[in-house]
Amino acid sequence: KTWKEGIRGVDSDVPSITKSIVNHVQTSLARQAYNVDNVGAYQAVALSVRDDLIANWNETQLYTTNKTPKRAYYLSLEFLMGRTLDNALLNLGLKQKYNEGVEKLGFNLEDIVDCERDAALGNGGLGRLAACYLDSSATQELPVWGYGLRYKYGIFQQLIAPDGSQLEAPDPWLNNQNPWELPRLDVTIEVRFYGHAERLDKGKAIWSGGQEVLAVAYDVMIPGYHTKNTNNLRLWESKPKRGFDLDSFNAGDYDRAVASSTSAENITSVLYPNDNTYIGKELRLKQQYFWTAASLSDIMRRFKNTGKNISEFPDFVAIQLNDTHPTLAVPELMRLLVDEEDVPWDKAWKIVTNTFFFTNHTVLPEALEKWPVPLMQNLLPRHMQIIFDINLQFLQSVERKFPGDRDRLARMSIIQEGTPQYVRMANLACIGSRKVNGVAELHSELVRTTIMKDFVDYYGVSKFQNVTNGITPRRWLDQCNPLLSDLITETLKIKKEVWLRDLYKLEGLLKFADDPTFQKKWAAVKQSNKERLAHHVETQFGIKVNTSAMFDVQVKRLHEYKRQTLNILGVVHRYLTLKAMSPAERKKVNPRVVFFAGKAAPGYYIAKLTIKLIVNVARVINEDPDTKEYLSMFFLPDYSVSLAEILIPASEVSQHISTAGTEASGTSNMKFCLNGGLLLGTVDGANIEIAEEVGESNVFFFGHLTPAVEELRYKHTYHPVPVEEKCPPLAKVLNEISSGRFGDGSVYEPLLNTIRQVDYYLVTEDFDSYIRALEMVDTAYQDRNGWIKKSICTTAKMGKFSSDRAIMNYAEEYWNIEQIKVP
Ligand code: 26V
Repeated sequence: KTWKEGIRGVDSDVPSITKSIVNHVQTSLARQAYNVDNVGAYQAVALSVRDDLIANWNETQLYTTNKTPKRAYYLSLEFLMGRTLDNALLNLGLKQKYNEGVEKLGFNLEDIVDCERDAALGNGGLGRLAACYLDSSATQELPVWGYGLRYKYGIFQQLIAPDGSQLEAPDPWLNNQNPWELPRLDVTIEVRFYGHAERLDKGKAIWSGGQEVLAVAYDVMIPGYHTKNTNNLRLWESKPKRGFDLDSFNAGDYDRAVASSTSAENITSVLYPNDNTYIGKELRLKQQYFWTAASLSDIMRRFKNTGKNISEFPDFVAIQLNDTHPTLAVPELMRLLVDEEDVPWDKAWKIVTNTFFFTNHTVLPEALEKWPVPLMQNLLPRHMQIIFDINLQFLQSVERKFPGDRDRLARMSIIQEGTPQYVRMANLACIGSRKVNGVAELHSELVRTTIMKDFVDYYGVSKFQNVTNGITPRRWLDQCNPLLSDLITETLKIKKEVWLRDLYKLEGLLKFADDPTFQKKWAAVKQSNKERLAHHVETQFGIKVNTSAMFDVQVKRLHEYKRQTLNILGVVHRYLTLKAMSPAERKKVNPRVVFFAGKAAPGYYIAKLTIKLIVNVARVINEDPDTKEYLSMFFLPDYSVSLAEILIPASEVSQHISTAGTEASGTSNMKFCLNGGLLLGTVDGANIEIAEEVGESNVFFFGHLTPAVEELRYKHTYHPVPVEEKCPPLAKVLNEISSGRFGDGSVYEPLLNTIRQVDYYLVTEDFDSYIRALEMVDTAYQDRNGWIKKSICTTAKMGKFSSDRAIMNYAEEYWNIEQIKVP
């Protein structure tokens, strides 16, 4: 009995695969078999694989519907899925056969896989986490659906202008048709905006008038690894309810005739490109409500089809709120229950607070969502009433517990007083949920002691827990690093699917950590991945890369708190040090190649200036004949999931160097370490737990700790010390940049001044210890075998960070759902 039993398509032989591909070329694509390029071949192959996914998806959905188990729904405005074809082939165990089949047809599978555009419906960590959780839910055979938006344009494409600045271009990912989605034109839901709400008795109301738009469902199949179970991700597209306004049309005013339909279509046009910063735009609030209302209506319909009593809703439905973005689901479910299902207010509130779970992903104050009351009142008049009613009841109850504590009431209120008033979404999400969690131990503790402190006093601490993030080892090891995956399988002497489903099994590598033959193989895999990256850089950007140098990588969204500045200033420091050396001294230095990649939010001036500085420093350094052998640097444009899949396996060190207490978790740190890259980082987010697992001797930690940060900031404000005094080497670096060594220095003054003046993220405080940590990395790298051993031990101890562990934690401790085996 193998895992293949009962799964559609997994037993296909090569002739039937080629037949299916050719068939799709001739019918679905309506092309001649001899007239197909790689893109056409990709489409035909994808359609062929899709046939198998659909069969398994259908059976899973039918079986689950009949079984009516409790289900969980993951509401996320972002799903950063990346490519699907390779992943689907690995899940179905069909990669080898498709390889052969495609070869027979005169193509190369790798080239075909490369034709797929990323589905980039997310900004960074939060969206990629949602994608990893879908993979784990499907693999663990859990009845979990995702709900999101089908943006016509995903995260913008990043270009670098000749002067080094970031340019943004649209990401029209749907221009080639998307084989992985199934349009469900029959599943449409009406969503209302604006209008007026008229109160009736018993807390009820009627909401009418305003604008009505349609939500149309698109289903994306989510296969699990080596299982028949295929889950669903439902994405909504907005569409006008009526084609156009007939009166205007008949009067010849065509612009006006289509104006309202254009406004309906705009709702799902584009993903907002901000990460860790809140922006209060009406269209964004419209997206949030449109998506929440459509999803809840769909969930309610599915629940009612089971014929259960409405009071049993929380026994059959759990809803996870991915950050505060879907918080309108709380008043929306109240509206559905009270206004439409006639449930009394108190009973409805009990249902609501047993249904929702809320994950917080940041403690940065600038990222906390707050909507102006007048804006929300206008767009969602009924929800505003409901929010005020929830707030009144809640504050009365707080008052009973802490009589006369006016300040406490003001802090805990959903409404922030002032002109205008604001709705604090985190407070609403917390009050409306059964449990609240952070995404790493330190972060969850900060949630309890800072932003949610008053709520901990009120509810007790048990409502506020931790689920440390995870990553899927299928994509982030087996798929992106096949050589390492094979070496692990051959060494552990267990089947690949066993350790890929139970990542703690990697510990079995420990006993080979000192074995010279194994070390050699391990190092050869890394070398080959470095060459793959170098080849990519050479073909894409025409630059030659020294693959015997150490590969040092920092790739993530550009943000001041992530401190790419610290890295670039460190590189300049290294450059100046090399320049000051004699040629003989230089020869003793470890060559290093530093890779950067990441997007800056289009409106984030300082982040964009950081990119410009990186690009222009790279130009000077890479051209300098004295040093270029020892130090070079690349900014790779347009960072994406598929670029990450090439970068991560090639990294020997990666940097996760946020100011302590600012990075909630980080998940790329886990991906690098899983692939045997060592971590250089601060004592922050999940870095701490990675060090706990792999041992502090295998990571390079530096910098101030979280408790020191607040005090240091206070000192910076009230007793500032000039950089020249506090950190002379850093002052020298800043002055070299100012004085024009890397092009017109005045351009960078606003960026350099953030460090010279307020230095909110404490670059000046951590610079010295950062430089020392870099030197420790150099020293460790000199000991070749010692380094390889560290690398092996790191991978071996990464079991905890599988998203399977994280998702099982949610399933058992939060959602109370069970695994379902589809027969
Ligand atoms: C996102 C957005 C997106 C679009 C527009 C407005 C807006 C406002 C706030 C946010 C919050 C994003 C918070 C976030 O991405 N946090 C990251 O979550 C990762 C997964 O838990 C975690 O690993 C990162 O440390 C954390 O920064």
